[in-house]
Amino acid sequence: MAGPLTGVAMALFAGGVAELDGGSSVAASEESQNVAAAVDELLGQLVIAVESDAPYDRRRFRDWIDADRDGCDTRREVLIAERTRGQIDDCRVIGGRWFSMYDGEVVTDPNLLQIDHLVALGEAWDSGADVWDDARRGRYSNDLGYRNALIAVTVRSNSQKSDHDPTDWVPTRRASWCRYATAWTTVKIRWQLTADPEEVVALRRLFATCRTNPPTAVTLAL
Ligand SMILES: [Ca+2]
Ligand SMILES: [Ca+2]
Repeated sequence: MAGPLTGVAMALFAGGVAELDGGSSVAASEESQNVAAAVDELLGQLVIAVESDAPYDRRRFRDWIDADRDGCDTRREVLIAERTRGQIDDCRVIGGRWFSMYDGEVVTDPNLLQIDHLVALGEAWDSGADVWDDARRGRYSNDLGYRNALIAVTVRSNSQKSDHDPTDWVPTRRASWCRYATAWTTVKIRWQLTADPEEVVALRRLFATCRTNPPTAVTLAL
């Protein structure tokens, strides 16, 4: 996947600048340098390390909890927060609509949505969570402190993604690549998880599609 992905990402990036001419191409070039600097700043906060080979145990992460005890568990909190339409009734969204960023599907039946750990639990495990205590793993699997840590996506796209990192899987919707890379990197920094060298190469390909600066300030999780 590495080869074709590079080609597409570079073509997209180059195409955006090549369409412009004269002064606007200079401005576009300056803007792309700004984006590149922001990407470097964000990626520079990652700790690079090979993945752990400790056997992954899903049971060491908690299922959905109701951390703030308002009656809505984490799944429902995410569905409520991400709805683009709909009223809330007792933690349920009535007449809701959601946008699944991985495949671009618009969904009105929440049963067709799963709440995805953007950095999957298995990937987190391989990146440092294997040595956490269970309390921290529980906070990770229910992280509502960063809006892209948990996202509502179609069951199908979530199954395709599975526990993969960007080396092995990227969203089919290319317009989501910049957001995906930004969210992925932010979650890793936020939780002080490592990234393996191939993963960073894959992230750079996704970041190459960014048209605006990714936010570089990351709030660490407790
Ligand atoms: Ca709650
Ligand atoms: Ca990885």
